[in-house]
Amino acid sequence: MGTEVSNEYGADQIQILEGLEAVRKRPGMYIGSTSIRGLHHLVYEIVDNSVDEALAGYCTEIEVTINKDNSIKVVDNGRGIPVGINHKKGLPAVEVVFTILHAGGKFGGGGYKVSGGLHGVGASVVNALSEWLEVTIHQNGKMHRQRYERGKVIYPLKEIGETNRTGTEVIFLPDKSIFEETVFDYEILRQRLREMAFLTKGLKITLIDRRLEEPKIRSFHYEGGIKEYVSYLNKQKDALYEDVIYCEGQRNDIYVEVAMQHNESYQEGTYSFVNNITTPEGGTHLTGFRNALTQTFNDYAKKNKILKDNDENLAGEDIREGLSAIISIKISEPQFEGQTKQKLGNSEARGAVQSVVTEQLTYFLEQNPAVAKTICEKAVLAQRARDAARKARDLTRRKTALEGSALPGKLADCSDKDPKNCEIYIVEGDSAGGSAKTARNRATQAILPLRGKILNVEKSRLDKILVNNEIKAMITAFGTGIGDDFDISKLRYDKIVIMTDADVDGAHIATLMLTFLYRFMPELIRQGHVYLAQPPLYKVEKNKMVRYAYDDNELNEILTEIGRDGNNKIQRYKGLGEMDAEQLWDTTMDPEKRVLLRVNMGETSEAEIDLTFNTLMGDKVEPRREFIEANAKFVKNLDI
Ligand code: TSJ
Repeated sequence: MGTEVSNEYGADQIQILEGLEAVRKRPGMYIGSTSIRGLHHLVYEIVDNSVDEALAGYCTEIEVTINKDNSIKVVDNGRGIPVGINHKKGLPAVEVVFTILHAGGKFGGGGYKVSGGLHGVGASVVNALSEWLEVTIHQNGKMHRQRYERGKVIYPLKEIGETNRTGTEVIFLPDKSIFEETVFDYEILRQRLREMAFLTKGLKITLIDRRLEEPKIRSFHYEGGIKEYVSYLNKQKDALYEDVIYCEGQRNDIYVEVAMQHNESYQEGTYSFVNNITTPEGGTHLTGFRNALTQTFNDYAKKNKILKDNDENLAGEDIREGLSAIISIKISEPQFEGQTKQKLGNSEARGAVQSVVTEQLTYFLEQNPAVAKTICEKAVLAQRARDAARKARDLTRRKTALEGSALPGKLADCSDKDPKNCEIYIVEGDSAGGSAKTARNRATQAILPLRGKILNVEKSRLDKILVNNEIKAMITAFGTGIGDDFDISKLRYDKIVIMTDADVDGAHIATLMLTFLYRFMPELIRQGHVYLAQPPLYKVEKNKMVRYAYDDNELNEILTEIGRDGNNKIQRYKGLGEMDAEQLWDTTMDPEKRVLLRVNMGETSEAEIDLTFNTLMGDKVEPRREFIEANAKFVKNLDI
């Protein structure tokens, strides 16, 4: 056999080059962006192909390596990309995969072609956006290799030796002239690859970081797939019952998998995926799941007299209180809708999920009456709490209608009424609040002091949350409302600045506030309105000079600069309360000098953010300690 390759590049090939040139001209059109996100997208585009091979039943292991030079190697043990000539193009199939836009996937093989991250454009795009890319294929006892530079073939596919395995290996170096950022983030890759492993039961994915002295190696391999994903989501919590409920089935051409388990908390954490891609905005598959859940539990509760004939039905949200769930479907032609194309539109997915879940959940509940009863009883409690919360909310609504939008008594508002110019400092403690009120610029800076620790919303039901004074004060001060009533156009301040002591307690209080904001007003964080103030840790005085240090490194730098001698006076601030108004203004509040950290959600998935908050705020103490140090994950440095 050998390699039948032609060296003559005809009209076809010229067209091909133009195709990949287009990718290089407008990379954003193909991978979303050339930021750190687009950079990582390259890896997913390649790995997706190996995952497809696993879904087709031919690949059990994938290894991803970040090399010292920031090139990426992906190796799988699948069948190997076909090296034979693709007759339509007159080129080896592998060359078609890497040089023709939108090619890839089906070469007459069976199984799903489900790959495709957000944009689903594949290997040729990665090739076009790489300084170089090399593919090596192990197949039929032979190794074949081809190299490309900026998408262009360097040599025709050639046989380079013999082998006793099968599989594909791709190495590529992202083009530094295209990406704003070319250093891979181990954490981002680790989280996404673990997610892919959870979503593909039995597949082992290994990530190796060779940039370190001692390479870092992590493998993800879950025989239980999304069942194990749900256990992982509930690991910081107390599960309400032992089993993870699992439903799996196929309807027409749609493969459906659902895993779920309740925990003692009140938050729902349901994450849905289509072809291994997260759908943060849900869509028809999520609706099908919810319909099935609501209907099946109401039917069960009625049939087993947990609900009487005259009782109101359980609402979906009652049944989903404290539920962790993963919904994962595979569908051959997904339609994504919505502004960000993250919402599944295929109407046939609704029926497929609903049918699979109704059938198998009904069976599960009949087989496990104790579990069924536990869930129904939790839902009934949730229903009562929801009723109480509605009454509390009606009361506050009526109040605001009567009294106008009564701002909280403790709020020292600013005089400027244009939200764009305004900021609000949420300050821990009445005494620091007092200094802040004296220090502030009254025109643009409002101060809301909060007393002590605010309520932990992770551990409270809505009825209790809505009557909490500190929470009510924040909600009325911000003006946006919460939950379904939330309206960002009513936001009264452009910046919400959380100002707490620079110690562990302060970090905990900041976290409580961030948790509240994340659960009830996530748009504020998403749109970058939430900041953490950075009060200094030290004051250094020498003769008449005063300097502030925000961490130990900076203290050392200052001391080196001014000389370490007996004239230095160093004060370590234990809290905001130790600063007078002028110092507080100079160090932490003066927009000309201060440093604010803007809180963002980065590239972290929703599930991981939820877990971080659970860890921070949950009962299990050890993980929380880790968090306070890991806090930086949410926070990006920003000088203002
Ligand atoms: F696409 C790619 F180049 F990015 C890439 C593809 C990268 C990596 C690391 C792996 C792969 C890949 C492709 N792994 N396994 C496959 N399988 C096929 O392309 C293949 C093999 C045989 C048959 C067949 O019908 O015989 C069909 C396919 C799709």
